Amino acid sequence: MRTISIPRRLRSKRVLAVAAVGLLLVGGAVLGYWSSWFRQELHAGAVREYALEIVAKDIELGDGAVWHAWTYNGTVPGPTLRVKAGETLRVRMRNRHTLTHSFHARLAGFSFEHDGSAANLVTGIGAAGVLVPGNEHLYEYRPTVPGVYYYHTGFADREHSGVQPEAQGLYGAIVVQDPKERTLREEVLFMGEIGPHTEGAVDPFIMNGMGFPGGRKGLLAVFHREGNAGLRAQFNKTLPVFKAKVNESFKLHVINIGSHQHSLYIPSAAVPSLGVLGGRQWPARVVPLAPGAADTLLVKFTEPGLWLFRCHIPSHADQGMIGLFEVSDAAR
Ligand SMILES: [Cu+2]
Repeated sequence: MRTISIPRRLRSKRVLAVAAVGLLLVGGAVLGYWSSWFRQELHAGAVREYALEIVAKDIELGDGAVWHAWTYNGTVPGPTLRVKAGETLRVRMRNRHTLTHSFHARLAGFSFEHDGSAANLVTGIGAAGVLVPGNEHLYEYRPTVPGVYYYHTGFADREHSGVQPEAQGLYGAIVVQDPKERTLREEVLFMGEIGPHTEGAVDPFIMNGMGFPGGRKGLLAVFHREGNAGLRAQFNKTLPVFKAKVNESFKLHVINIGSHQHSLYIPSAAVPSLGVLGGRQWPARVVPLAPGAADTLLVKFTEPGLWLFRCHIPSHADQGMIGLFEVSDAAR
């Protein structure tokens, strides 16, 4: 049998080349491991602390209607709590409201004493986290999985149903960022229903604490009555408005905090789902949200304009659930 003989000079060159590639691969893996370990260690010691106060707040809903809301720090939703995975999140909460409340985070892996639920009273462990009016407590978490979460009061006063504190406005987002990911602008959109303590003619559906009277149909009524200026006067008052630039990518965290099904439709923009579909688009670009569900969209408009977004359920869009993206040319 014939064998192929390789000259010794070439053989040693081949051995050297294989050894060099092997060294590069091992070196790269070791470097990658240590840089990732170093990044994690860098964030491990960091602590993000937020101060929240539960306070009653009257929110104007247009046409003389008022919502006697319950809020964190005077806004609906409450402040967005941002933390990097591996960092410690601390929330110092004071209850300046007339009812008992607590802080409950939709995170994983926290200790029972920070649950902020009625069960803390049963065991006596973490009972101080159930706040009677005037009390204060420090809650602590160490989230490790990036994504969008939210917080709300985990304790219903005995005179109210379990969902009422959320309906009255006591909720906010927790954004856990991936330390390895480049930082993009992040916006939050809560969809839901309005609480029962209201005055005047109030539509039932709101987004980020705002509801435009009459929704899509109401826009026309205001235009006839007050013109463009009248409509613009409602921006971020009864009508949520997000600003964006053409070709700018930003994250939109959308959360259904209500008791009804909602769905989000944004015209023209690409809206791949990062949270649920791993970067794929929802069929027909409509985001379905069961009660309590959330998703993160990577939004990019390629055309300037004032784009009207809404809940895709027609009766909801006609009863408050509309908003705008004000998209300008990148050059402007
Ligand atoms: Cu809806």
